[in-house]
Amino acid sequence: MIRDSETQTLLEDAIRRFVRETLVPREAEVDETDQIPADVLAAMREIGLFGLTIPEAYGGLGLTMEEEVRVAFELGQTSPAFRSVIGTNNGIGSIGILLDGSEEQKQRYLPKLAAGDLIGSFCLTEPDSGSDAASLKTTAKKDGEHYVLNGTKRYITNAPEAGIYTVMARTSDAKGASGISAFIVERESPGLSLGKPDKKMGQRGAHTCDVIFENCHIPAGQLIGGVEGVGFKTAMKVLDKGRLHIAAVAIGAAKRMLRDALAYATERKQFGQPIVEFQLVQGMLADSKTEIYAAECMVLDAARRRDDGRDVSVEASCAKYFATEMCGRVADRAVQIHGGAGYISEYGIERFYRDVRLFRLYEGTSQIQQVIIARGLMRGTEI
Ligand code: COS
Repeated sequence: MIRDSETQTLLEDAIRRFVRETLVPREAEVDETDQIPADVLAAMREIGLFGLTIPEAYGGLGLTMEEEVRVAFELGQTSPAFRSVIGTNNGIGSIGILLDGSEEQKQRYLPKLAAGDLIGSFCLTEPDSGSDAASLKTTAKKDGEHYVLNGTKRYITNAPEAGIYTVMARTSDAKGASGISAFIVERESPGLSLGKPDKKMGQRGAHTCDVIFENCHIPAGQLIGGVEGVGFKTAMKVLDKGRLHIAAVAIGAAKRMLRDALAYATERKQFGQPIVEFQLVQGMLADSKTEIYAAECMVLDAARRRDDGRDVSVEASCAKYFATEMCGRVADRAVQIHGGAGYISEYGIERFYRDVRLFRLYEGTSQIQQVIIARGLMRGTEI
C-alpha cells in the first residue's frame, strides 16, 4: 500500500525517535553482551518493526520499497545489530514465502513473522558454495509424503533464534540452478540441528551459525509454491529486494558516522582551533556528504522503479555496490577524523568501523554485484 506522505513522515519520525532515544543509548551494552536486551526486543515488536514489509493482509505494515528504504535510512543510524534482528523477518526470511509461497503457506507463517512471534531465516550459503550459489550441494529427496534434507548451511543470520528457515536444496540431478528448490523448514523438524555460534568481527548482538540437516524429514507441502526446480530464482528475487534494503541501511550508518565525525571535529581543538576549521578535515566531511547524497538518490530511484513493477536486478546491485563501498569509505574517514580516539572502543566509531565491514560481504559481495551489473550490460540493460 502507498500511504499518504503525512503518515509516512509520521512513521519515519517515530522510527527516528525510537532509534535515538531507545536504541542508541544501548549500543555499547549490545556490543559488550552480544545480546539485544529483552525490553528492546519487546519495544521493537510493539511498534511493528518485525512486520514493516509484510502486507497488511498478513498483519504487517505493508511498506512499499520506497517507504521501506526511507525507514531503513533511519534504522541504519544505530548499531546494525538492531536492524539485523528484524532484518530477516522483513527481508530474506519472509520474501521467498511472500513472492512464491502458496496462499496456505503465507497464511500460516507471515502473520507470526509480522508480529515478531516467529523469526525467519534464509539458508543459501554452504561451506563450499558462497558467491557461486548455484553450486550448492544440500539435497532434498522426495520420499512419499516427505522430503529428506541432507547438507550444511553456513553463516546463517538469525539461525539461532529462528523458528523457520527458507532453505535452498537440490531436488534433482540437473546441474546448476535448475535443480534447486526452496523449502520452508521448521526448527523442530527431526534431523535439523545448529552449529556453534560464529565469532564475528562485528555486529555483536546479531547471531549467525551453521544449520545442519541430517536425514531431516519435512512434509512435502513445505516446498515453496509447490513447484520444484525454481528455488534458485526465488533466492535471486529475494536477494534483489534484500540488496536494496542493505544499501539503504548502509546509507543510514554512513549518515550516523558523518554526524559523529562532524561533532567530534567541532569539539576537538588542535593548533588553537577546532579541527573542523582545517580544510583537509573539511575535505573528508564534504566527500562523505557528497557520496551519501549520491547513494541516497540512487537507492530511492531503484526503489521507485521496483514499486513501478520494473526489474531492478541490475539497479539493486548498483545500489548495494555503491552504497556499501561508500559506507566503508565514510567509516574510514570517520576514524581518521577521530584520530587516536577513533581506535578506542569508548568512542563507538571503532565499533561502527567493524560493524559496517559486513555490508560489502553479505547478500552478495561487491565483486558479485559487479558481475551482475556487467552481465546486465552484456544483455542490453539500458545505460
Ligand atoms: N531474478 C530472477 N531470476 C534470476 C535472477 C534474478 N535476479 N538472477 C538469475 N536468475 C535466473 C536466471 O535467469 C537463470 O534462469 P534461466 O536458466 O531460466 O535463464 C537462473 O536464475 C540462473 O542464473 P545465472 O545463470 O545468472 O546463475 P549463475 O550461477 O551464473 O550465478 C549469480 C548468478 C552470481 C548472480 C548468483 O550466484 C549470486 O547472486 N551469487 C551471490 C549469492 C549471494 O548473494 N550470497 C549471499 C548469501 S545470501 S545472504
